[in-house]
Amino acid sequence: MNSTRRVSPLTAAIAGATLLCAAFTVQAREYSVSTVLSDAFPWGQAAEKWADLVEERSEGRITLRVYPNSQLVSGDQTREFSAMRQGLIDMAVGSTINWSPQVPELNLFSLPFLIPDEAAVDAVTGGEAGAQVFAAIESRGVVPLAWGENGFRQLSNSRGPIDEPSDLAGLKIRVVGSPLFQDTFEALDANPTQMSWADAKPALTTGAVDGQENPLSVFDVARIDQVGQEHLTLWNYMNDPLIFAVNERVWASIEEADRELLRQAAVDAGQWEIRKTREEESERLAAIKERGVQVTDLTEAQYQAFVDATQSVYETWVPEIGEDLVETARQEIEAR
Ligand code: X2X
Repeated sequence: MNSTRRVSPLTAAIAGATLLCAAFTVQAREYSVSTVLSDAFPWGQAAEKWADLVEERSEGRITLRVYPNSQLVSGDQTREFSAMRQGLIDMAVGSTINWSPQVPELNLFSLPFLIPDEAAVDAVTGGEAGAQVFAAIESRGVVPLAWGENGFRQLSNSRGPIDEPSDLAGLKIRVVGSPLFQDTFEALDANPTQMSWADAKPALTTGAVDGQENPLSVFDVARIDQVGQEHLTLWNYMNDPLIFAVNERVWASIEEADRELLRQAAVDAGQWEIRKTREEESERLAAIKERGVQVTDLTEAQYQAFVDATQSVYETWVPEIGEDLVETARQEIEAR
């Protein structure tokens, strides 16, 4: 009895091709990466840099597809973290502000005037406080890999120069959808309105709001001055770090060597973007002034008046963030 079945060369070729395909599908993977801002901004460039490094170092096996403008959460940037936790989004380069509704510890960075300069940012993100913040994110189902930077947020408005808290009285200020911002601007007697970035520019254009706060890079690239924001106060009241992160189940599905590849690429892309953001600040400021924006620097006494006026935010928010975490950050800032 002859049990050997004859296989035609065509069948063999098809079987071979199928096997190859299967092997290729196992090998080549694509992940979604969410961002709020596109690659016209340093933030979007950070995500693209990550994708490029991963593409290059994995020799095309791993593709990170960047979806900017919060499109994976229909423009609602404060849902990005939840969507990533649920696995609707694989990865993100996200803002501490936008994720803070789900990770209260991230409000650390939004405490007004806590982190006054770049060295202080680095002391916090690179130190024990940063490690605690990463642990807080990880405990909520998302694996953080590296830091980036949206930048120090400055205040603009269409009404007039602001150099003391009373100048803000009654001004309608667009803030991000994170409750701490409501408290900061209420403490300053302003009239804050929470809205997404997608809604911010139209609201500024129609005059529905008088002002907003964002880093110089955002003000510059989005041409915020063209929608009537002619006054800009440099007050460095908070820095908005970015975090490169991955859904924990996605992370668990990736083999060790590729995890290391992804993590190192995120670290390298983050460092590249932080340096770039900081280096570009002075030319951006010059360009903004060039376009006729009236820029206000604060004297030490003026700055202190804003610090004093926002102390109530600490009473409400330090317990939410965690006394220990805030104390650790303070010590690292002092020791910088
Ligand atoms: O919405 C904003 O202001 C932005 C773009 O800076 C953030 O996503 C935090």
